[in-house]
Amino acid sequence: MKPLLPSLAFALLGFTGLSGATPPPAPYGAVPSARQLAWHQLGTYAFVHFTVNTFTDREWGLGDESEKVFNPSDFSAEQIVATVKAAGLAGLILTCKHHDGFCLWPSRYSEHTIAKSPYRNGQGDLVREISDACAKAGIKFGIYLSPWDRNRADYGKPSYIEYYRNQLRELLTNYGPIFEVWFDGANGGDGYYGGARETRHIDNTTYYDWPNTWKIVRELQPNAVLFSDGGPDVRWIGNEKGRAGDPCWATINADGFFPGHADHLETGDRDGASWIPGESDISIRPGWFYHASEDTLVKSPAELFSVYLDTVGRGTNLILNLAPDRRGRIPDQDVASVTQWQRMRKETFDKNLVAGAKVHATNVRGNDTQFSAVHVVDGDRNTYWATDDDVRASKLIFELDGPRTFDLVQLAEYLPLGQRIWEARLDYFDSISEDWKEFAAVSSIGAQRLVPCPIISTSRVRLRILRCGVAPTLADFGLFLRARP
Ligand code: FUL
Repeated sequence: MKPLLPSLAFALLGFTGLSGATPPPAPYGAVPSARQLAWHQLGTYAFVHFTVNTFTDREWGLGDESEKVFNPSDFSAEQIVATVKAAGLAGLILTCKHHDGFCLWPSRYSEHTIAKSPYRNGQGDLVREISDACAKAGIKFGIYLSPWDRNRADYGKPSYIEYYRNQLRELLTNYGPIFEVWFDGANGGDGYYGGARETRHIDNTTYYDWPNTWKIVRELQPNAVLFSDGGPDVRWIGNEKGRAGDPCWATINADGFFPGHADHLETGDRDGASWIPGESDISIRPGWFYHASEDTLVKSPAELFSVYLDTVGRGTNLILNLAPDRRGRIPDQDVASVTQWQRMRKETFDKNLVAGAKVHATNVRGNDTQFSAVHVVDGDRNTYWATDDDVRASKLIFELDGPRTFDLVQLAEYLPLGQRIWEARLDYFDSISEDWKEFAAVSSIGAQRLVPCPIISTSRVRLRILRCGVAPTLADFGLFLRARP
């Protein structure tokens, strides 16, 4: 996907007077911020879950683990990041501290860190190694810092919040640009808590005082998006299955949402008051951490492709978890699966079957070439088709460059102007009956909609936009034939 900022070509077109006389449509409802627009372009990135759990065979550490158990035998940040790259993932978010409280970096605020482990004789810093490898490979780096800490004696007291914020500052200051900060809402209550071994309930509406913690991120990493169940920049999609809702709106009424509590995240709200798009999380294995017992349960490239369609194909981003093993490397079978998945995506999306098509629109805003239908097939999401303000229901007809066979349709709205389309239908022209046949109905579109359909051969396709909140925009239209695994 190309950047969403106004392109030079777009500007020149307006400047030379070929077009540009017509003002663009006004934005509709809640619209994305600049940092959210940049985030939308990422599409997919990796989660990496690695800590003492990898060595104790747990998913949630108790907090009483000795630092000595953390001892990867052959750690390679390069191998992990090379896998992320081979999988076509744009970034990596590392569990710098999971619920057990063990820190993968030598935090000056804690004794429970990698500095006390045998790894590199206590001289190691995994956050440094991973963030450096990411920077070298052109992969964006993000952090996960669990608010729930089952190790800390003062968890539940005000001093813990100071501790948490100090750690956040360390991570946001010392490891280069951070693209996303992941605030996990999970809290199971019980823990080691410095030896107390008890259950501690916090009031998660007040205890963490999130607005003041988020300010630290804004101040130190203004481009980073803040993820939690309820935003404020990116919302959890409400399940860990890699399935966004249908429809899935980037907008939602999020009043009263916070990490640990939120509602109807899978769908969001049409015309919701805030732009808080979804992030869909899933692990390539059943667990988030590596367990040898799950070596045969790695998701196949075809399963990952289906997850891609149900997440990125519904306007959310996808965060796919990879779990380094006890060596500190992504296991071979996981590498093979993600590499093959990326090959399938490349084979599918490298060949857009609308190439060379002529596009007719029932209405073009101001009859201005700046908004003509050709912009939906120019491969540039900075340019878009738009209609006059009083025209909502409208059609685009694609005369393909000869008969084409496809089973996947791609649609994308022009995000800076908001999510405007509510309902559309797709038809193909059947040359035998000499008639249009409807083959798909679509509700939300947003950043991207991928619509799987039966295999269709035709030389004409029609998009009917039936209902919108306001005159529609469309930045992209594509037809693809899905690669087989
Ligand atoms: C959850 C955590 O409890 C899991 O361990 C994992 O980190 C997942 C991504 O988020 O809330």
